[in-house]
Amino acid sequence: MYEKRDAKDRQLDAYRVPLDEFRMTTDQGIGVDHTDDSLRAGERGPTLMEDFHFREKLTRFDHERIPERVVHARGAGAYGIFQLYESLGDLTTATFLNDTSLRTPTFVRFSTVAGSRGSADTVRDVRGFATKFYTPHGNFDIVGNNFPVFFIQDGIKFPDFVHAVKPEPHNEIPQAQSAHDTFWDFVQLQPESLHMVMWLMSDRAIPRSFRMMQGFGVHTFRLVNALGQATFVKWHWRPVLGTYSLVWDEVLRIQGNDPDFNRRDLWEAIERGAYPEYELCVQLVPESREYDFDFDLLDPTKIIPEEQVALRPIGKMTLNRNPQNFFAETEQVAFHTANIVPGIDFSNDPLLQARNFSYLDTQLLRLGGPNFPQIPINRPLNDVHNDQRDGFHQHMIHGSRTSYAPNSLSGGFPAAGNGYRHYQERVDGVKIRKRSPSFDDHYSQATLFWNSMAGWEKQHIVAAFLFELGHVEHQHIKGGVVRHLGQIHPDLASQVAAGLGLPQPPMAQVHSNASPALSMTGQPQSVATRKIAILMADGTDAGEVTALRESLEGKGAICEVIAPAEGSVAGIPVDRQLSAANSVLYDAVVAADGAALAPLGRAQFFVKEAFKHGKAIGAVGSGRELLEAARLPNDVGVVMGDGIAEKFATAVAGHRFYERDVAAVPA
Ligand code: HDE
Repeated sequence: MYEKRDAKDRQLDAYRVPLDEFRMTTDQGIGVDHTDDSLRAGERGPTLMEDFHFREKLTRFDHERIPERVVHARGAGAYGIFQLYESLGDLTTATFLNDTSLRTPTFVRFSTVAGSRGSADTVRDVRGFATKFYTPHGNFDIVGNNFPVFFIQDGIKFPDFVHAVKPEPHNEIPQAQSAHDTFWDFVQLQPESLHMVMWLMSDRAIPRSFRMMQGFGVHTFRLVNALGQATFVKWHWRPVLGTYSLVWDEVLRIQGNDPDFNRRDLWEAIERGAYPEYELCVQLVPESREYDFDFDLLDPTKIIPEEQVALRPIGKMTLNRNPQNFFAETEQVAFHTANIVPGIDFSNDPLLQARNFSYLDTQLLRLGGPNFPQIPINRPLNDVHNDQRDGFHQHMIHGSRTSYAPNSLSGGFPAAGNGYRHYQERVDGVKIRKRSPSFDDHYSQATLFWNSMAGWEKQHIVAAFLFELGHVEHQHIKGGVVRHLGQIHPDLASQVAAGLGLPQPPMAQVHSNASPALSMTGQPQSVATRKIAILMADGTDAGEVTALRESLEGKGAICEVIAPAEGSVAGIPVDRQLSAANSVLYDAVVAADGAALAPLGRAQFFVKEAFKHGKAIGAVGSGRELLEAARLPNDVGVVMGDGIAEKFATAVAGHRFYERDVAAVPA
């Protein structure tokens, strides 16, 4: 267990409103003893203007909303601690990357990109993974995603891209989806997006949990040491639980059953003390090797394959506390790629350069002026001193007579010695509105991604293209996309073209290189934090169920009992009644009764659906009868009989059995 309180906590304490001291007052501190009726001229008369409490209450209510983020509007946040494994003192002067005894407080916000604030969590989309490190020398943000590349190479295309993926302007349809004409029109006309689109069509775009999701800084940054020497760096977050995804059909049903699926999962895990952990890894490239690759390190549509530059784990972040107030913390947190600390610097990636402008600009509007860094969640741990003054919502009371530098009256000198120093990169060039030819190859890494996928991953990618393009109305857009797929891989292009009833496009000669690290096979396996539904009814053998449950919970799994009615069954409390439960909200199912459940269509559907989604299914006692009634074949991942506890735990830890013949199960 980790010590929950840290420096940021203590800093925030000053701003928290303790519940036990709660007495109602107006914003001016005047006591309010009645807030149920407005002040009227007579019991049946008009409301009076002088009712300052009524007017203040309504006015404040009318102004509660602030603009949602233009992108990444829907998110969930958590506090954590980052601890370094070994000093990187030879590479960077950043204190939090030097001192292994430091426990650097962090705040993370996970998000989807396209949907509005109230959209469902489990849509096909990129996930934001933004981390603020409150270091002793100021705030450092890694504003990353769960994919290592991006749709565009130059930030000037960002408004075009976002307009294309957002709901179409004439009817504001569809919400939080890329399955529509304007998105795919952009893709077919802007082939630099294709590598990212491959990731978007893969199961990476439907993560099982924020806790089981990688994060990437995407751009190349720099580490800078005390001698002023730089090393290129790419940031990677690797979840200790492994990287896992949902199944497409499952996410469609989760959206209705629990639109807060990912948000709830994160919240509950932290409340339970099952703290999500991520290793921070770096890929390091000495400046001397900048041109050693067959892509440009400044091109954000390219990865450095792990097989070419290994990942070096440098520390671990543990998310150990939920926010207390969603608005104050998660909604008001302001990330910015340009929030960097001494020892870290940018590269000339044109996407990063654009972001370094955009984030500050967007906060000014969203958070209502230039003083948003004073909002508690955004304040650095160290003191802030400068001559920047005034503006909306100024909270500081500057006592000094001066607000200019230099001055001879009250100090105000620049920090001596430990101030931020920009890396002294030599820059030489003519002004030119042109992309470097080293950014021209849009297909090789899309092919690399396809080649690296396991069979089931390829099937899911093809199915995703068919779903998405199946929602596109214009034939020329579908045809345009398929022609690009012909440049990525003939197997992909031919299946998608056939499914869309389009002619086979011209097929390119493609390379056969693969990067095994890109596949989601071979992840760390654990039953810990997996959610298991136990279907019970009056005929359940309580002894068998309890033994299995204790064994699973002993390994960190979460079991919920589902029965035809609330209350208890065989002395075991019921968590949810069958009509309110759904298999898509669980990782695995145990059938623990046959006699009463087998005739129930809903119980049959529950196990059948779990089977189709590749989930581990166990049977104890007469539970086998339910599986038989549902006509489930005795396929992989269906476990019963002797030694079930261990066999079932192994099956659950394996996540999904994609190789199942789901067509064999009747609808
Ligand atoms: Fe963002 N992005 N972005 N983005 N982005 C925003 O900032 C922008 C890009 C990312 O949880 C906005 O505060 C431009 C890449 C995350 O609060 C905005 C460009 C990556 C978050 C903005 C990009 C990201 C944002 C909207 C192209 C992954 C959510 C509200 C040059 C490496 C942070 C806000 C949070 C949010 C601009 C591209 C990740 C408008 C102009 C690439 C995780 O400023």
